[in-house]
Amino acid sequence: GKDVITMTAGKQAADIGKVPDAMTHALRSLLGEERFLTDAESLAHYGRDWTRFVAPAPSGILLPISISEIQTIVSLARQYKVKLVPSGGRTGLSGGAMAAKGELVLSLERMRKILQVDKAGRSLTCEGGAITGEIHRAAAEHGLMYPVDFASSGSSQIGGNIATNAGGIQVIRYGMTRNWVTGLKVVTGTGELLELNQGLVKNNTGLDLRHLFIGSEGILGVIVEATLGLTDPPKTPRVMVLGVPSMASLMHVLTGCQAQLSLLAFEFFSDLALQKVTTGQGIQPPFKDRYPFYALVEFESASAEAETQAEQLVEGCMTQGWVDDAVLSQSESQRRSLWRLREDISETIAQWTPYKNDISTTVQKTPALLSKVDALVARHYADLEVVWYGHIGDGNLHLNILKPDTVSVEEFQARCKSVSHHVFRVVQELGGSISAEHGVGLLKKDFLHFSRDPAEITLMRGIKAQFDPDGIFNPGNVFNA
Ligand code: S2G
Ligand code: ZN
Repeated sequence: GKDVITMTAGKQAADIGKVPDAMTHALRSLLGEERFLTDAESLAHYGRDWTRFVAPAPSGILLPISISEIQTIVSLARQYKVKLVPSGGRTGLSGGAMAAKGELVLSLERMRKILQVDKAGRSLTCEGGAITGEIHRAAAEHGLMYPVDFASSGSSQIGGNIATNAGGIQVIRYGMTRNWVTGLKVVTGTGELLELNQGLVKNNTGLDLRHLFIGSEGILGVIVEATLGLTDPPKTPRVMVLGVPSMASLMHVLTGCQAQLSLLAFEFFSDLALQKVTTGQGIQPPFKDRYPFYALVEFESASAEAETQAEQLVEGCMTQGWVDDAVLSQSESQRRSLWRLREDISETIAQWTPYKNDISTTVQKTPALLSKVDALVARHYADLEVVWYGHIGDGNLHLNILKPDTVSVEEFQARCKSVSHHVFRVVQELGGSISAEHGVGLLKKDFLHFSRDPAEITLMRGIKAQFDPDGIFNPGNVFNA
């Protein structure tokens, strides 16, 4: 909101001085005026991601166009003890690409080329700044698909998707980003360029360092190139939206769908989510009546009997009282418009500065997670608007608390953070994750211990020290080094 931006404007003036003159001169001669930005608008624009609870305060924005420029930037940062925040599409939700303490932003915006598509090898190689949506299009031009997709793929970059191991709406069928990275080129905190796994399908020659970089959130170095696996697009995907009477019924429907359908997605959202999206986006609700929850089920229906099977499944669920109403897409355009009911939630509710819990447990324990957290919501958030949605087929729930206009961002965040302790204790009891897909970043660092034990965090610190011995990359992200 307004208060956050004015605070940064003041703070920025102080921070630009953080970069020693000698380094400023070296950066200007390396990048030129147009690729080393320090104007207030650029600092505010590139210095943040989608997070609204931390103010950006970078010292400058760097826009390299080659790996060697990035290596020079890293060695300058080491020499002058200046910190770097790698930055991609800036769609992150946990402050992972937030430059809050005078760091230099290392933006991959100018390194976005698709370098090659290998049809026989079913793989695509691109620069770290390639837009996820461009990758989808390049794969489709060759009759293939890059199968990781989510609401922000129109502006997110593959480097950020890999650094946060992005999930999204097709994980139940295709898994997370981690499953599709076959090669990575990275520049570490020592300025070295490492080529990890080189796109090989098979390579058992010691520790697979590629997997340390996937999900590293910019604390080990910067991803400058990626090789991704591609797969066949699904055969005639169809979407059903189901009105269901309770959270518990969602899991019964999921079990039935897993058994009977070739599932591509199993998402859910609450009636408040539906109201916000239909009114906010001016799109038709799927039913004339309203239900407490809705399931969005996408499946392959390559044959007539697949469609009959889906209809029989729904009828069976209705007999059991697990489903009250259902609509099945009859065309590709209707399939897409039904998806909007789920995919437009995040963007629609952003106007209420939502406090987000992105939690998960095993699918088997998901009913317990749902009911325990919903009881906490009833106790602690009875006076606030709460939107439930997410990838319930993966055991991943998004709980968004909407900020009332009458409450300041700081006050609202403090209240929600105190409730988070109760939520994360339930997550911990159920062996779940306090951040299923959005990463830890700056926002969830204080809660990391609910999901990772001290021995693991000590090992993570040791690995960070190996890759980034001077601690120049993304200081304070994920844990205090
Ligand atoms: C989703 C997108 C980000 C958000 O829609 O599945 O992961 O706002 C989210 O939670
Ligand atoms: Zn999600």
